[in-house]
Amino acid sequence: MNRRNFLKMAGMSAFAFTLRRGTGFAAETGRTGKPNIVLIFADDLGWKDVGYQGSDFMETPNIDRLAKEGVVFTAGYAAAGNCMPSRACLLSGNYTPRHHVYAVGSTDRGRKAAQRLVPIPNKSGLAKDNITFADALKSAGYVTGIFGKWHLAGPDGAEPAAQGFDFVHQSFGGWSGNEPDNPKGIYSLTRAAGEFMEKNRDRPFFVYLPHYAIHSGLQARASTLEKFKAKAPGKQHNDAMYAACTYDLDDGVGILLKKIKDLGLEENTLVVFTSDNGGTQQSSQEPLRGNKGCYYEGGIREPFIVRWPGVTRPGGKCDVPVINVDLFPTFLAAAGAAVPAGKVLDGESLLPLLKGDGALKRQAIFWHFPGYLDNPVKRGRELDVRTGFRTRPVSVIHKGDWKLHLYHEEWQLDGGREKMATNHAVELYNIAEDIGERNDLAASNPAKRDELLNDLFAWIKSTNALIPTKPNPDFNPSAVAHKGKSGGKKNKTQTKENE
Ligand SMILES: [Ca+2]
Repeated sequence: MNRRNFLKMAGMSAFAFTLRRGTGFAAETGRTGKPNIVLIFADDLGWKDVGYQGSDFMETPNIDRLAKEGVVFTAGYAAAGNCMPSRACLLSGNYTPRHHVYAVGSTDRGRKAAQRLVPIPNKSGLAKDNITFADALKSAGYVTGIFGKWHLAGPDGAEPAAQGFDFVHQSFGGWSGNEPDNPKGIYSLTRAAGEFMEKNRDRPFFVYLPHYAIHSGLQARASTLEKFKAKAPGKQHNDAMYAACTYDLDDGVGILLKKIKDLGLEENTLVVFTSDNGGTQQSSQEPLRGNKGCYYEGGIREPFIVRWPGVTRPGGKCDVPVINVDLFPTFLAAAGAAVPAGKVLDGESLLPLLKGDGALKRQAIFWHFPGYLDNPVKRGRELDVRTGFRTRPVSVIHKGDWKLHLYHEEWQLDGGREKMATNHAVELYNIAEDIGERNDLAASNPAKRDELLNDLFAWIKSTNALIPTKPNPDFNPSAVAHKGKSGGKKNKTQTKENE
């Protein structure tokens, strides 16, 4: 038996074992053991930007249909508030403390005089020694392809071919292409992914399709733009180009799903659709607070759909908080593949939730951003909005219904735990009752606050998360001083989209 057949057999036995206690569909549907895996990853598509989430202007009929055919995770999260760190987490299956990719470009962004701490330096890409889900699936006998945005090959990182991808098609050279019938490369990427699936239809494949859409600069087909220009604006959403770009992205999703069906692979293909971070400031995410780049819900909560015929129940909904680092172990479990030797995974396989026959073991999920990000979001933290930041150094835990933000400046410089009642270092929200993070309960529920805070510190310790502690010598207190009643309420100069 050659190596490939051996891997195939090994995978089959493990997979059959995994499913024995489940639905028992394997024999009935003639599965080959390893499902194909397709991950469609949108860029900057917010939780509120899709039809099934109730956008009053945007239309995403194909994503909505996928949501009806699969399981919707209503509390699905990106592992970071913007592109590069979210992708580093997704690919590596690790939270930011383990790979140190925290931001796009730098963690030192925004007015230096308003930064109280020296930020932890950022890595500009995912280092080659990180084992990615593509590496792991390739070892498990999959042929792997990426079609679209990589964004992890800065000086500290590596190209996708060095990170487990057999086939690399980036097609659309970055963000500036201008092909009227191929906005954001949506159609060429989708076509290339389709050809790859067709060519590899007789073997297990992994398609990673990280779209450039809908990230700025927005593009759409002329006919789509006309459609939305002619449409009555919604109360929440009314930007025709934004809606048109989203619609064309959705069209690409539809074409890819049709291709899977036409190839006769629908039954044996696990499809995941999600996005890398929250919607931009062009797209209100209300009732969620904030937008892309921040760690309130608007920056990190995402559309999150998994369809695996025979496993997921059509129309299923799951309210358990899940996060993109869960996809790595989920894919391994679906493939019946072992965790690579020495690999630490921060997420957990979602298979019990997909099958509806179990719960996750973990109690909480986490975020860690030890720097500064300029360009404030809507309804951001008052201090941040007033001083021009999307976020300051923060670590976050989401446990059950509860979410706690720990702001490191106040914790480090204003007395930490001892002064917690007055130093504003900690915010606590009941997400189940207050998804908009309007009512800070840190003072009124000290028991829950301390429980989450202790869990967060335990996680910080277990991941060796680097915490900024050094005061910034260039900090100027007048840069953060209140300047009258209206300070910070408005954000009129905010028009430029940032990474
Ligand atoms: Ca993004």
